[in-house]
Amino acid sequence: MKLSGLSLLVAALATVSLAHSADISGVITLKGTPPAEAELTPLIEDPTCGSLHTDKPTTHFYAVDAKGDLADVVVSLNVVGKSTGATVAPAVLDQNGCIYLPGIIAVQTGQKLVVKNSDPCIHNVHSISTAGNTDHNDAQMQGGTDLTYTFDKPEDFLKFQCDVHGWMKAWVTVVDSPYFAVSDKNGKFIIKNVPPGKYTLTAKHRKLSLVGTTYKGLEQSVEVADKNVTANFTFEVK
Ligand SMILES: [Cu+2]
Repeated sequence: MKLSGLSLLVAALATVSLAHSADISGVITLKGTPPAEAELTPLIEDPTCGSLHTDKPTTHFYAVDAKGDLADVVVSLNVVGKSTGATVAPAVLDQNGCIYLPGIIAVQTGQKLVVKNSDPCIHNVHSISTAGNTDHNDAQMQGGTDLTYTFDKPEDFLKFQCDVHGWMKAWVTVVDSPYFAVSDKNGKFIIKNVPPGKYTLTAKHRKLSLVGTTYKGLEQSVEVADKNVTANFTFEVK
């Protein structure tokens, strides 16, 4: 009797473990030709910042490769209240060559965002929320201590700017779960270890998704059962 109870337990555990989490991945592409990027003339003409570049830096509003693969798209699931931000590794935003790197970044609510200054000059890190997150405004000297911020509320493309160098901007999306990714230079994204279930997957681009003062992403339904899911998105230049 005892043995058969154990067998039942083993069988039950085996059943539970069948409900695997899985990855959602895909490629983001851009249809059409985006507007040309502009040279960052004030950066190039700035004695210190200009000297940090051998090429002529430009804006990166549409980070698209020759095949039309689109980087810097934030893809996320409609999951809230599941942040693991308090325990995951910090995200890092660097100021390097008087440019924020990366220019588009995503973090979880409560996750540390470490801001570094790799430049031989002062920057002034200024975050401006439109969703009720605390704003920050901190000078950071060359070689200065890293700044560490956290954000409590979900927000699309929270703006970071440098008040010393007007061209310096970064955009930080804050997500209330671990289920998000930012597409890489080949347009690829992967959201790992998603629990089984039905979700809405949303892809937002800082320029292409901006409608008025809010962001309206491309959406599709996805269902995670026991295997990995592919979900591609195509943005269009209007
Ligand atoms: Cu600066």
